[in-house]
Amino acid sequence: MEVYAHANNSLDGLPSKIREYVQEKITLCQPSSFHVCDGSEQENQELLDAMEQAGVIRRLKKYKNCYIATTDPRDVARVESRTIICTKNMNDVVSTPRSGFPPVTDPNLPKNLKQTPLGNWMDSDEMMEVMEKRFAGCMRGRTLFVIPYMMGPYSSPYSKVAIEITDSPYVVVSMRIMTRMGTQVFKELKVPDGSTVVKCLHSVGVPLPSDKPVCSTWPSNPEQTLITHFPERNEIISFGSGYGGNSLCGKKCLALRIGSSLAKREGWLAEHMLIMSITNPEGVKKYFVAAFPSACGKTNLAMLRPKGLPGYKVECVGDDIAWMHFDEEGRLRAINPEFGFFGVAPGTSKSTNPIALDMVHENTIFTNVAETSDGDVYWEGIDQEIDGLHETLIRSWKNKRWSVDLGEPAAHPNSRFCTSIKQCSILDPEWNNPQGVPIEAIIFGGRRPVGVPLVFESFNWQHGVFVGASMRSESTAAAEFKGKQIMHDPFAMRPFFGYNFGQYLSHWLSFGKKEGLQLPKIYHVNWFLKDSQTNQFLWPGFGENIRVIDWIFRRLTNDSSKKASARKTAIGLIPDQSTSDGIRGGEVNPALLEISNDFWLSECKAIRNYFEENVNENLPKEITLELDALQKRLSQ
Ligand code: GTP
Ligand code: SPV
Ligand code: MN
Repeated sequence: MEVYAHANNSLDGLPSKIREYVQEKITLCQPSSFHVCDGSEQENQELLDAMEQAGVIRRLKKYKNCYIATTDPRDVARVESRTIICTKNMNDVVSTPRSGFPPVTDPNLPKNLKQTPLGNWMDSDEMMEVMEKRFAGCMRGRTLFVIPYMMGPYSSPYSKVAIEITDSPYVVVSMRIMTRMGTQVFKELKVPDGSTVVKCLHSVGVPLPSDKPVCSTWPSNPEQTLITHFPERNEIISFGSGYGGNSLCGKKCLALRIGSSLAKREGWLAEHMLIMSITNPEGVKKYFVAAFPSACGKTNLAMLRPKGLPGYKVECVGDDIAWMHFDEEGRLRAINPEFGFFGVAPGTSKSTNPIALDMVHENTIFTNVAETSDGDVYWEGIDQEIDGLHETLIRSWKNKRWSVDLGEPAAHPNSRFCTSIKQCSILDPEWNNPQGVPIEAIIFGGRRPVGVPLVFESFNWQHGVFVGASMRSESTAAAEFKGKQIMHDPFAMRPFFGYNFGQYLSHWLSFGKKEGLQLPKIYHVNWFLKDSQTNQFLWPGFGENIRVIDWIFRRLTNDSSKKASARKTAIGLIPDQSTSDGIRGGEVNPALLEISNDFWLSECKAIRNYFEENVNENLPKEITLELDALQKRLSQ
């Protein structure tokens, strides 16, 4: 889609600093027209219609206002190796690895780029030059869209106003789902000239006419892709990719990378966490947050429909990102900066996540799922009967006729649905509260087929921070990693830190030293233990995760007659199945709560190596003390 016919190309209504910024980028990118988005229903529909006509998206016959977009097969996930934080001083972003930086071998990446397992850094002035070159004339033949948007509820002291400039109409319609979008957000500005607005610039990197053999309906420029962040200027510049996490700049780029660096400066926390409420059978309600790495179960837990324990109710505030502040009473309060869900499709079914499945049958944009001949969606694990006839009529995400015999999935493993939060039927009544919701527990977790028990409680805040810092998880399709390797993923934030991880740890630890804070308790869970013989999951997961949430809930009560007991182990406190108040509601395979000293000693070794190699002089001494103490407990 080259030109948007109904363009509003007046910049008059924009705050002065934003107007200047937009004018500068129009001059740089040379689009053939531009349009300032108002966020209206009409604008949205016109864009969807135009994209449908151009073959960028296909309408799903079976549902109301639902579409499928399929991407260039080279542009299907976040690209962590090309995601960079740019500042003046390197140590603000990464520590020098003990064994030095690897040489940059990719000829398309700037030579002075410093790559580490905890993030990539480059000098901000140098990167600005690199990006100016990529953006010069990059929108020729296309429409430049200006998207004003806001992360967080209206009238919240914690929300942030931003704009994204993009040449992708897919980004416009997706940002309208994922954020509060439209010119009205400028009314929220505390500084009217717009100087505090976070600025994002995005291009698919394919000016028209294009001489490259690009995938016709999904323009992208994988060789030249760079996702860059400038925390000292509150700017994001993203080039070459149209995929969600790389192009919807409000999400990981702003809410986590720029967000965490703002949070450090301003004294709060921006985290890769779901926010949920749990109401127990007596009607007592508590809010929890949980950090699991990408594609490790946040959306599913946030929308959990309890199974196996009667009387519990779960409601959803957010499924991916939490912005958290301690309030005047010392309570930790969380807002969801987003306005929609960009959720993993595969594995979503009536039995695993009925709430999500219900919500995506209206006003939803699917990316890289498969389509059936009767205009329905299809993906691995949707649990839908496919008879012989039906099967031959599935169109895969690669736009080919698909059958099981092809030996490849019908939907891409990182295929996604994009749906407004308002369509979630179990939205918590406080989801939009400008003050956020009070958090009583922080849950970390990962995909660990061996060794890590179903659940444990940390001894205190400092130990809990160490537990977050030590997180490891099997890699998933949410980024470009191949195969299933156990990767370190501290706080589920490894791809999203906006500043030095060592300083991030100090920031978390600092709350443990402040007077008057009601610090939440910190837990670690693992739904993914497997039987080594059968390779089957040992824990039913999904709805039955309420049985673990129930134990955590009962650990948090002040009423000693109701408080769940726990067994002390070297790694933390675990449910005591020799009593009646351990994990309830059914069987618990004893292997789920086994602690092997040998396993944990090797874990300690891996964690120590990782910290020494990648955090070294920036590692807070408290974390080393916790690691030493754990190792000592395990050796006793
Ligand atoms: P991002 O959106 O990438 O941040 O992922 P997420 O953390 O929200 O993960 P999500 O809830 O979408 O789950 C990812 C995959 O894990 C899906 O295929 C789920 O079906 C699967 N999954 C989620 N919860 C469980 C569980 O309790 N047990 C098992 N076995 N699989 C689960
Ligand atoms: C993730 O990868 O953690 C996601 C999807 O939530 S993306 O928006 O691509 O980051
Ligand atoms: Mn995520």
